[in-house]
Amino acid sequence: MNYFLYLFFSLLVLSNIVKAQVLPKPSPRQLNWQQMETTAFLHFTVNTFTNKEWGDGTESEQVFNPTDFDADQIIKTLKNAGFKMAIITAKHHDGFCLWPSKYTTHSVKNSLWRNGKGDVVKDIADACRKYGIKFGFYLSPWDRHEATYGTPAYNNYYKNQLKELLTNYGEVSEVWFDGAKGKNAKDMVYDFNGYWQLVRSLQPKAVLFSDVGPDVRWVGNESGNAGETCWSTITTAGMAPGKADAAYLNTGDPNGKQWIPAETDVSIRPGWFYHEAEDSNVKTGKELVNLYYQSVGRNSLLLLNVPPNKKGLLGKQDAANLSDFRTILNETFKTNLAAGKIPKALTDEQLNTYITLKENQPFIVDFKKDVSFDRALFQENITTGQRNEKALVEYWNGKSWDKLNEFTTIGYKRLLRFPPVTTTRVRITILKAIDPVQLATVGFYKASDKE
Ligand code: FUL
Repeated sequence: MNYFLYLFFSLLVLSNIVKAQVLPKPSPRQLNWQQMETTAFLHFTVNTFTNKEWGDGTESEQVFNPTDFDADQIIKTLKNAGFKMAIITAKHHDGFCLWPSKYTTHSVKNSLWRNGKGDVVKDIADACRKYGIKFGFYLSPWDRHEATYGTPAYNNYYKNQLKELLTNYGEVSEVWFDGAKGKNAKDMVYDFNGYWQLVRSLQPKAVLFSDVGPDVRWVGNESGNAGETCWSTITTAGMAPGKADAAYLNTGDPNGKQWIPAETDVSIRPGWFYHEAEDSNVKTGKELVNLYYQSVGRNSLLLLNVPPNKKGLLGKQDAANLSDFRTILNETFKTNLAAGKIPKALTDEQLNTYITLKENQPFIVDFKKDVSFDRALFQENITTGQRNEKALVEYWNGKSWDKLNEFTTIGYKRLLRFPPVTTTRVRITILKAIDPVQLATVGFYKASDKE
């Protein structure tokens, strides 16, 4: 072979190997997190009693008085509805602490609730362990009560509180660092790196959420909408919590240098906290299922907020709608019509058993008889990264292939909804990919009538 041609081909081969090696991929803790799919947020504080969304920090501790607080009822309801983790607002922007922190008087210990002897965080953490779901907490960096806020001393205050929460409540699986801050708030230089190091050293299995990770990122809106295209990779350079481009976070970046998947946080009610006036506005099971398609079905994770009411319980309507949500999902995804018709690797629900598809190398699912379906599910083996950029699904109309759907990213999971089709065969073609796609799951389903 001509020397230059040889050099050219060697470089080509080498560049492909190098490219495959540098693809960002999830850490074990990120992988575990993603596979939970549905997790719950519990927004609860003085706001629940003052009917506000953002407290200003001047609230009396005495207003916090849930009459029947029952962590078991809350966590059992979530567990039965298939949620795999609960994240409690240990401290929201108002600065009131749901646990008896040593570092402030502004906490449950000065409330009327259980004569100041209660600890909401402990009860929630214990109930999570009892019902076998994971536990996480939200600790607002922005604090409208604490006097040191705005000075370097506040970073110590925050770290001291983090340490209390990381050492006294058993295993912590997620810590939520909110980037929100009011327009007229005092300037404060947060030591995020210091906060994150503390979590790493005390709870190495916990994922760290902020707008820009380091483990999981914000999806860029609070309406439950991951991008139709959603990469688990972004490049965080130039961004920080509270200072990130929401549109960029929504879609991610195929050239992103870091693996930081998107978390979709959205509330079952219009507000994050409980307000009686919103009792008639609880999202229905069907609406929640739609959020599942828009989050989990677009390579994200659903963090659904279900705020406890003034009694300290999840309301009847909220609980009923959560149960409907899971019933519908279970019904829809009960029978994969492709099972037994394609390699087992594609229906065994394991990410690391897969087939590899190159661009324009069609894969045919032959159902061997007429089947009807209106939902499709795909998963990539993300344990080695995310690759699919564009794919086509066609069905056999008896004479030729008709287009059923064209879509972009897959990642952990891609769900498609389309009008029912009856056919004997489906053809899947990767049209564009960063590298050959490791397809781990292929599913076709008929949606529940309740959807
Ligand atoms: C936002 C906060 O300002 C809201 O009150 C809520 O906690 C939401 C999850 O994050 O940034």
